[in-house]
Amino acid sequence: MPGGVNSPVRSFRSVGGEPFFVDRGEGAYLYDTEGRRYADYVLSWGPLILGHAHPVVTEALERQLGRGTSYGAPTEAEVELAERIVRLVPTVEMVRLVNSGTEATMTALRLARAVTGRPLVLKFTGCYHGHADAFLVAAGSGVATLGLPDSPGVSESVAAETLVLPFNDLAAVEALFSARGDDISSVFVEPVVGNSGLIPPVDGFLEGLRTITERHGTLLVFDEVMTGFRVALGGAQERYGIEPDLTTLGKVIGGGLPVGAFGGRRDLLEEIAPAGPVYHAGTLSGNPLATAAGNAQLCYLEEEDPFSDLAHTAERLSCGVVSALTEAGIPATGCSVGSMWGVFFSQESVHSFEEAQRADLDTFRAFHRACLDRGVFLAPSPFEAGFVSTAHTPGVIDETLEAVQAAALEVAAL
Ligand code: KE4
Repeated sequence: MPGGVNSPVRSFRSVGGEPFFVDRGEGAYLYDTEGRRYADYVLSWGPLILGHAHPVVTEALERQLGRGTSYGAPTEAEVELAERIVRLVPTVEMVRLVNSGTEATMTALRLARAVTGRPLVLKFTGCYHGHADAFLVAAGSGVATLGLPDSPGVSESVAAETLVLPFNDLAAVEALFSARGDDISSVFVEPVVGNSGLIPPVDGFLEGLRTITERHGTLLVFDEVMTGFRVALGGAQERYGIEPDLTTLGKVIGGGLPVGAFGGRRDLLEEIAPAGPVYHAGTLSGNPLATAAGNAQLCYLEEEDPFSDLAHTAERLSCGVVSALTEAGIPATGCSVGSMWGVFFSQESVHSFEEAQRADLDTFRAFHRACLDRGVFLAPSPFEAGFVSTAHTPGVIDETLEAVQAAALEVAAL
């Protein structure tokens, strides 16, 4: 396997050293093949909001297993999951289930281009929308630029249709739209950025995107693959009261099984095959195992509503990590949004990817290793968000903050 992994960030390339290999997960913990235990704040990059192997999920899978793993034909479970998403995500009137966040965003882009007849898409630096060609584009400096591919194999012609701006820079969005608004099919945004570290929207940014896109007939697409069912039951669109035209989802809605989804205004989704001409298909879309796990996890969230506890846990953790670092003399800032949290090794708070890149990445690497040595598994990249789950009890957080304090002192002494 290239790099020994099936997804680059797992390789520990950006933090150094070799990744541990997992034997099993239980609640808030991962256990590696040498018997070491780690408090897990990656949680499979977001999906495991109930922690590892929660009985509601594993029992739902066990009930399904004996009935088969895939049919390639309609089932009640996929209707149930679709209805649950429509009920819980404020602007989703109709939804298509797919197999990953990448598939969700790339199909949402195809739909946006089809219904608007426009070629261009605007994204923001530091936002990650999966690995479809159109989204593998990095900007130049702070002004809109025709994207330059940041992966070989992404052709210039594809990258040329992707515009990129710094997140939280509404003036730049205004300027771009006055110049090119009528050619822009859609704006894709992580309403709370989780792929640059954690960067919340500044006041007025999301509202401004909605106003500008409405004025120009451009679709606003909230990529809630990470924020969906994490920053609130109804995602960022519920938390911030913004109504995007389309929403992409993933991670939590699959309970750890491969599920993505795109949904939104019924008039748009009815353009998707076979209802309409915009093609999408998938052998395993809405498969019975994934929908069993997704339904079980979302049903638990809907019935138990653990969101205020999760938010309190994430806030306690991010504040605790920042205090441990600053008390050890290491500049740090941090925040949490719902059950997502993040820390930057920087004196100043961070509002864009460009600012995040100025943080002290070497100290982050040393801290990551020192935490790992003490049984705390943080995302092995400075440009990722942290997560918590219902399994992260106050006792788990106490234990983690103790380890973090010792790690911070070790790093400060380097
Ligand atoms: P997947 O294709 O990985 O299921 O989803 C792509 C995607 C789309 N949109 C957002 C906002 C995302 O965060 C992601 C995937 N997130 C990364 C972690 N930041 C997945 C981890 C990985 O690539 O291994």
